[in-house]
Amino acid sequence: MIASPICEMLGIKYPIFQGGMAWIADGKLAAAVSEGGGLGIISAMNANAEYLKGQIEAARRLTDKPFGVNIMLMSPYADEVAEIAAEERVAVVTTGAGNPSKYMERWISAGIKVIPVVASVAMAKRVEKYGAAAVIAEGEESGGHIGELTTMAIVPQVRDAVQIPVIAAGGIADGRGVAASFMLGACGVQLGTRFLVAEECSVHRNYKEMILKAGDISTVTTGRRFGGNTCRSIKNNFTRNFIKEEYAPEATPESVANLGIGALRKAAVEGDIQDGCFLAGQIAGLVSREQPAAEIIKEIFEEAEKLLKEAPLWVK
Ligand code: TUI
Repeated sequence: MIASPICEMLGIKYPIFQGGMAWIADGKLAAAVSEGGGLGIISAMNANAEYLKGQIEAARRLTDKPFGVNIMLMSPYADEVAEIAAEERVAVVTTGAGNPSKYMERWISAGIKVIPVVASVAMAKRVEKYGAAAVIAEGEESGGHIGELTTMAIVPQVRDAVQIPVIAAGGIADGRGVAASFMLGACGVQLGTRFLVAEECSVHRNYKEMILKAGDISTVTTGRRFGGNTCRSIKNNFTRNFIKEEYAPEATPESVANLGIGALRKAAVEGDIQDGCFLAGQIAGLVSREQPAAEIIKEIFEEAEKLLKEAPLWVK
């Protein structure tokens, strides 16, 4: 067993979070991960309060274990979904794609553990000051909206800068990634891409096939040119067109901002291989099998424990 302070803090068996993947992480997937001993997370993405309430109810019908909600701060509905998370007193709120400070007092006073995703040391320090219970330090290996640092670089730097527990995210899909994360100073991990192919994940079949077939260099980033909106996804017709328009001489931040609208839904719901945006991490090449969420978690931690037990072999 891996003894981690994050397990004690949250009442979970394994120190693993399922990423709050937009259009993918619903109540059913979150409940399956929590039933498997990790922390399942429902994505509030760009949906409204009613949607989030429904997904929280769905998860509660399937599990009595703790789960979390991810608030995507760039969402036009961020205010109303932030309030639903507080009213529903979910165990954990994670946040992404921005600064969560303005909501933190409300969540904390509702008894919620707030665990923001950060992409820099500065943001980690800021959320610690506002009362975060822990931080998720996410590297640019991750799928979706990303920062500039790699997991290898961000995790130890955040670890040195804050007193609260650090969870590593980005480029982790097996026991090796977990063991390495612990060596970097993390006491837990967050995985998205591997859980996307969980049996309980209801994303379109074509999306799962894209992940299962991906190799090491199958992902690419879009939105880097003007900054602030860099996203990692699987290379396809959508990313080729995006990059062509992004780097056209006449492109502006405004012309690029609208390119991705609707493409996440096209990928996750319609399975549109041509024009969908299939967000995925660099580690997709390692993900080659669809399994129940509980089996994924068990397998990962069996491997991590074995590796960590063998670590003394390196020291003579
Ligand atoms: O949020 C993510 N990944 C995501 S969100 C998403 S949905 C989306 N929809 C439309 C447009 C863009 C995204 C898909 N994937 N990961 C967590 C994350 N947070 N990565 C980077 C950050 C981050 C970035 C800047 C956190 C804080 C931050 O602070 C900015 C500031 O205000 O200083």
